[in-house]
Amino acid sequence: MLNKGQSEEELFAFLAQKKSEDLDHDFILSSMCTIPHSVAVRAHCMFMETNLGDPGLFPGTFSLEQLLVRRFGSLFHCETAGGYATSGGTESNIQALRLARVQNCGIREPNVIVPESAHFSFKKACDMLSLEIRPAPLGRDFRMDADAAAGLIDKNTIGLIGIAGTTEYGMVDPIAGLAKIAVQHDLFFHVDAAFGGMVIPFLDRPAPFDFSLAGVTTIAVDPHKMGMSTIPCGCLITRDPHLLDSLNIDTPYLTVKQEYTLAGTRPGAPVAGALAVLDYLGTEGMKAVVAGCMKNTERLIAGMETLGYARAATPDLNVATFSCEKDAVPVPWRVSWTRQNHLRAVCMPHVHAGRVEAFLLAMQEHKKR
Ligand code: 0PR
Repeated sequence: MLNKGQSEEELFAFLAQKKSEDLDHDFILSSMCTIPHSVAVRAHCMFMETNLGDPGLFPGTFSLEQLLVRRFGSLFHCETAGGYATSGGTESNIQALRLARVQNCGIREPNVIVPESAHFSFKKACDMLSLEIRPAPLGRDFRMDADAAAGLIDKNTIGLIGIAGTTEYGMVDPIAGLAKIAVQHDLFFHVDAAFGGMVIPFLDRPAPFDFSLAGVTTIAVDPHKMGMSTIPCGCLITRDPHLLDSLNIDTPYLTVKQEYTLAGTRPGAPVAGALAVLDYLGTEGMKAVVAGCMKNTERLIAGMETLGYARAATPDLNVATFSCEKDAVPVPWRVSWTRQNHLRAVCMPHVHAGRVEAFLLAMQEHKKR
């Protein structure tokens, strides 16, 4: 702690210096976050001091959170769905498994079945909730093998998880098949659509992944990914509008007497940002954004294959993966590497057509050396 405060000028010169050390989004192909939409930034700034952890003080902001949940309920084919805004996919996944745990509190050694492709947040959730994690293998297409998943179910299984838009390969698991299995075994079925939930509904031929399928209990969707909101904003959406009440604990001195959220103090600003983007763009605007991202993904795959880097998968969503040596990618470009060592590039909205061409050119020039 400094003894004497700094001048504003000095302070902001320091902050600007630190900001300039961050990477330029122009070269970031590894991220599932993006530059927030301008309306999200404007809305975020309006709601900076709001705290959804004490909603009675901020009834207007709270009604925006409810509206956001309503928008997702309708997008996911269940107008009466419930839910709330989380800090992102990790919290939504933890809370979904908490719900599954509470509903099956009689089971002493509970397990959950997740695809091998599941995001590492499920490891955190299972660790916190003392759940055995049972990884189900993927097929050759990088999608969860539904029959293999069914084979892992036993009397101690409390939940089944499917991924609609996998982190590494951008695949959508066979959610319809998994939903049937969930119905047959009367299982809690959580769909992690943290990434895909704001892509799949806007595709020309969307694969079913939501509440239109009987058996889907909860869905995680992240506005701070393809929803172009400010960070942090995720949502956990529940088919049963009262499901979250099973997590309620007493909060004696707040404006509300009970709370089911994981976090206490929760920012209203990114929630306003998320709703602003949805209502500004509408379905038509989101379709245009998604179509652009998918087109850029296809162009990236075609361009990389021309350079001799074969695709690892033909993705359902805007995540492209390739067989490629690590030293083939020139500085300052940032890609990521999957657990199977495939180059991974996510064509987020900031990765527009010009940046895809620039990357391909850089890869080509680097190859000549
Ligand atoms: N579920 C899925 C399918 C995800 O892809 C992710 C994050 C999560 C859950 C967890 O979401 P939160 O990180 O919001 O809690 N996927 C990205 C990943 O781990 C997150 C990310 C974003 C990583 C931007 C890096 C980055 O620069 O790759």
